Amino acid sequence: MTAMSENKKLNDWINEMAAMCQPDKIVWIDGSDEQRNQLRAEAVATGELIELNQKKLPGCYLHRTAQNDVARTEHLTYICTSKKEDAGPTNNWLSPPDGYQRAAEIFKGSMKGRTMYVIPFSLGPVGSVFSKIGVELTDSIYVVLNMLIMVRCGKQVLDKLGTEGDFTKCLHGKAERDIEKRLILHFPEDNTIWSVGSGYGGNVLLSKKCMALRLGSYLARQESWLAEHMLILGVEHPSGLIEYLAAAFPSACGKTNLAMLVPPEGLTRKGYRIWTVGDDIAWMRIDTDGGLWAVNPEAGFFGVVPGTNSTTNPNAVATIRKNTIFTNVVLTKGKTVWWEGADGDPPESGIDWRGNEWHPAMRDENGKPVPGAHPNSRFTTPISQCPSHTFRMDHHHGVPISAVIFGGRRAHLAPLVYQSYSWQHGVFMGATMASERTAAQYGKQGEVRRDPMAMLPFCGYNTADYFRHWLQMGQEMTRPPKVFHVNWFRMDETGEFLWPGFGDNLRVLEWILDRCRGEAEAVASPIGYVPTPSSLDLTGLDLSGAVVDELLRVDYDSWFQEVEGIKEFFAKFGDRLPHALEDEVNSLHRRLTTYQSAANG
Ligand code: OXD
Ligand code: MN
Repeated sequence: MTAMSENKKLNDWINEMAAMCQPDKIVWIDGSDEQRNQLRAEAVATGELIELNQKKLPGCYLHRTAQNDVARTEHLTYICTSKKEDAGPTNNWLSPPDGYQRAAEIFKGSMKGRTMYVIPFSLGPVGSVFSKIGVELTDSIYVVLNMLIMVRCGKQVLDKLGTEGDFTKCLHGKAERDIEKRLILHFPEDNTIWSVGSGYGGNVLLSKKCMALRLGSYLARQESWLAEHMLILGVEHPSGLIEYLAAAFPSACGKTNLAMLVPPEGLTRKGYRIWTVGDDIAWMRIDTDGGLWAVNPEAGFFGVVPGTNSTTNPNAVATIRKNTIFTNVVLTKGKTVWWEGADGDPPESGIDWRGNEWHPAMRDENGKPVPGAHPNSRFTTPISQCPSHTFRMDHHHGVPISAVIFGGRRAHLAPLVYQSYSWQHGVFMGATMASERTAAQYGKQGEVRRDPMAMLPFCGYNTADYFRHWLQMGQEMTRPPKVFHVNWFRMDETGEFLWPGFGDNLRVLEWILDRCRGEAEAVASPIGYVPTPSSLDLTGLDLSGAVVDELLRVDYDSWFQEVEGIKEFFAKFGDRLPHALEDEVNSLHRRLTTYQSAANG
């Protein structure tokens, strides 16, 4: 190996990891097009990537993961802190010595006959106050090619790191890709991540969930900032004013679609323009103006493919036409790709995500259609290709956040939108978010699970301490963003969604931003400020008054039940739960009782 860096700590660590994994050779990733092309060619030669029709999809490739390796494996994901309480009741825990030892047994000699790639990367604009440097070692070209899209990589990062700089040590090895020998381990006290036995993005692109969220959140608490599972988008008014929102939704609840939304027909007269900053992760700091400013630490989207089409997300469709890696979708005869919910008719036949012959009429033993693409199939694509991408991507200060939005997938409980009474109440709203389990995680689908701030699988320390940190951040800001909760997924009694969603969600964002400027009407309710029906601009939407009322209704009985559910959830955290959150659940209960008795006369 010829080291590309003179950073001793980096070189010593690489040597130590190489001694354990025993790769045949070590290759440094410099970020050049030349090296990328060479790696693509190598991956095509070995079958790791399939080259797609380069006339129709220039720079696009298809990858298939192993069948047992198609989603994040939360039950094999651990936070390894010296004290178990520091990982908290919502994380799996191993002691650091135990974690290192178990993973080392799998890593040992696992790279024999393979190459170890060294990927230096920066989360956030290189050299900005937000930026954190990481180095990922991996034996997977697929990981390298994805990282080259997802984060700022290569020589510029090493130059910034210099001879003395510190970095997050990220080690990934495919090993045998055996679920019995798979571990995703985080050592926040050592600024280290070890992931072994998987080839699925969320487990192996270590910059993403592992570093930007799990280790990121740990560092953020130490350094007084926030690392969040949030999209960021800007809404530009015809006057040129751009206001930015950050929104947390659990995995696969439409963050990517919202981040790239296209204004609906009925609002085009208002001349809004949307700017996409990020679709998954926000790093936010208090700036000298006392407000919260955010960057997207990533440079690419790793988005869920099924359902992506010109109606649900025209900007994504335009983004993924070139330089995109597709994972686990259908390969057509003409070497293009297809997925359930794509534009146009399905191909007559193709090869499915498992690599088998497939045609759209195929049915399983229960008579259900056999999907050609995996429900959690993905695209990896550069943000810079998105027609709505922000022009502030590399600005070192990021963008100022006017509103923080929490959202879940609640079929009955939560109204379309409501605003918190205070920052503390907003933290309570985020802490008690709940949603249904989706295809992005293993487990029973449809089940409701609490997912505080959409960080349940991503908080790198005790979630009770994380709530305390959020409360503390509110104390430190003189101009905190306003906090809201949205629910696009309310259903009628026949199970139909009441709200059209997608582009029409801008109507709700408009109300939110108007509220931030003190301009939209609302009524106080036990759960927060709810819009008056006339304060939402529903021009061009065919919704009856009864449906709008239902969308905005606060059902006291369900909320009394919710209070019980919240208390049960909070009990998990014992004494570590901040008192402020207990106060909030008691206040919610009190308000419900007061409003209900007023309503009953
Ligand atoms: C993701 C996830 O992949 O949240 O973004 O699972
Ligand atoms: Mn996510």
